[in-house]
Amino acid sequence: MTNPKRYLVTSALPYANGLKHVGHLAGAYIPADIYVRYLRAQKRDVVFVCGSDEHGTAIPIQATKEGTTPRAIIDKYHEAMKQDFEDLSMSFDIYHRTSEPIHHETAQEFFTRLNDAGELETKETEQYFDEEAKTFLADRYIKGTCPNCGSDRAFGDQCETCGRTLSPDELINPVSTLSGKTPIKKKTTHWYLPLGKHEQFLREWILEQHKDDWRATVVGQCKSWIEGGLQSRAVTRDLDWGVKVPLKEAKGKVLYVWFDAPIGYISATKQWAIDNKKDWKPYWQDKDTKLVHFVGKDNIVFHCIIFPVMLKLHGDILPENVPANEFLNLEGDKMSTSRNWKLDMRDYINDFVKKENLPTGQAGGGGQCVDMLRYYLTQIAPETKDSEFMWKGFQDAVNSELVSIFGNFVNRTWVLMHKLCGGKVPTLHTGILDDNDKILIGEIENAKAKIETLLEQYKFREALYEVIDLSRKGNQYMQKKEPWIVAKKLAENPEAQKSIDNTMYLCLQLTANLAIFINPFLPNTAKSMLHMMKVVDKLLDWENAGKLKLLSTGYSLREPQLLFRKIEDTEVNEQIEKLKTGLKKMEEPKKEETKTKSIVKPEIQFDDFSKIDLKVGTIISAEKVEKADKLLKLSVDLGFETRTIISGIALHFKPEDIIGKQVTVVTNLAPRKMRGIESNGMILTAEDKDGKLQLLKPENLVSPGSNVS
Ligand code: B3M
Ligand code: ZN
Repeated sequence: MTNPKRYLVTSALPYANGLKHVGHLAGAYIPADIYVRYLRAQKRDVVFVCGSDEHGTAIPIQATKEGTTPRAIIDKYHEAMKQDFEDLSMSFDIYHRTSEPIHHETAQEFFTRLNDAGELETKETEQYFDEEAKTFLADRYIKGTCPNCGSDRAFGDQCETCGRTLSPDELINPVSTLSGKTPIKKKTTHWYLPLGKHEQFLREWILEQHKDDWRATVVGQCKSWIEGGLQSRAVTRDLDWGVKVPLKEAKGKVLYVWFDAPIGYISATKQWAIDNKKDWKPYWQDKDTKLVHFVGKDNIVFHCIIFPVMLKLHGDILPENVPANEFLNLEGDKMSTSRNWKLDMRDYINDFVKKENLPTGQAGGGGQCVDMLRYYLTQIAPETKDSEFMWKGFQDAVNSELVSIFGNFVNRTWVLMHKLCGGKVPTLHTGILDDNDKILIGEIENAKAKIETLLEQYKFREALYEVIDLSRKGNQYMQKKEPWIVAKKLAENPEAQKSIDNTMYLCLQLTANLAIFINPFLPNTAKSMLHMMKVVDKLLDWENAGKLKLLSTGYSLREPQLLFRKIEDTEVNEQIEKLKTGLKKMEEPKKEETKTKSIVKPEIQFDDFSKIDLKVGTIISAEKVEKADKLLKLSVDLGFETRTIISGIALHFKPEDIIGKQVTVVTNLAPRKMRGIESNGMILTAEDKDGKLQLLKPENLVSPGSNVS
């Protein structure tokens, strides 16, 4: 669909059950934001919607974990996520929430229309019921063993270990997470969306119509779903948290979260329209609207199969594309909230963005850190396969690309323009353009088409590469022209100023172009550049790209400001350390467990024990060992002989206090030299919880040499 009348762009609605990490950001948010900012620069009619997904079992489960109510959970995380997105320059036209009444009404109307038209089926089935909690158990409330990998961390909908999608019936040894009891089966009625009926439509629409313009990974997933046989999907649940099923006979039932959540895009559009005095309908009903869903790969089936079937039945438009991303790993391992192996958006904001002295919106400042992250996440975007966030990679991307290539070009241009052209845009002397000038002009003019094509194809990392490459060409051009060397000959040849003027003129126009190109990706950087150029936002209009007269001759420009700072080794090392400590913290409780288990040493046989010879002895002398704080040299009378024993008890007993005391001695321990003295045996002590030692001795005096057994 080229040149549609309007665009509706969506980013997956994150569950309001916890903070989101940079993997989410890279998957469904930054690419959407780049696309939308590009469309806005093109003056397209575009609405960008997102919001919190506040239903589903994830919410009450988190509430139980935090000892609070589902309502408190969604309020807390909705605000937190909204703030995080704002702090990272996400430009949603609306960030809505599915707990709003307008959403409940919209979702109920949707259900009613499908049900009234006979497009849903009802089925009575047996489902797991917790007799103690007196409730049916939806997906996540049942735990058990995975039939696929044998892990005991499988839930009724998915195995956390191998990722396999499951149904509660497939779980081995199912247990209710509410009561810990084995659930019973009980009859219940639910409403189903019969996907099988729509197989032909899905085949034609995805596997034929969109086989070339959708990402191969997306088409591939859809194909295996379709080919695996499309089952009817229950769209209702026995749960008391969610959008109530609008039917009298469905008391105690809510819409399945995956039925209501995507309708959240529609209710968000409605709310946006109310707020902006617009009509929402064309955005969902007019065929000339291009609908694009940005999601992570785990959401593909819902956005490419289930929701489109719902939209078709409801009479709405279908998505033109679902550019889903694969997963982003972190430092060689899968990002995981439960294992605390992740980088939360909030942590990055606190550790980088908020630490800058200058406010966001000024060159440098917090905005540069926002853009650094946006840059790296786009540069490594998992568009075609899983990719990897490495802190050293982040540092490298910032220091050797943003600072050394892009930032360096802009800075050099500004410094030289002030030095060699009096702080003003010089004249372009067209008559004396040389080959280098002409090549650069060609590059600037061609960049627009190249970058545009890539953006239209959702190839954001390649598009960004082209932008950086253009600044790299700027550096190479400057290096070839060496205006600072030419300037040295000005005294003998005043005409040389013309060549300097041309060089600086082209570098300045290139900078203006770079601002336009970088704007969708790094909006804060583009703002800083506008400030240095002393021009208004209008310059960033996409139609200006490729032009060579963006800054007029004679116009005076501001002083240079550094666009980016370097990322130091210490910052990177701190983050890696933090990641490892976070992981340790999560693993510590486990260690505690093993500690309790290891109170008792591994089992031995009686034979092992009987090898040890234990006797009672009497300490007849005790003295400190020179230069050894902890050691006492003891003489112990064992009846049949007197032994010298070195014992590490000097911090607990004064020599004079233990003379005459009886102790238990291991008499057949191999002799050992300590501080030059041979020790012939070991005395036994008992250590209290607080670390205090006591000598282990018989209740009453016995004759030295008595056996202990
Ligand atoms: N909340 C799942 C997720 O966050 C879900 C997306 C809804 S999009 C309509 O991955
Ligand atoms: Zn498994």
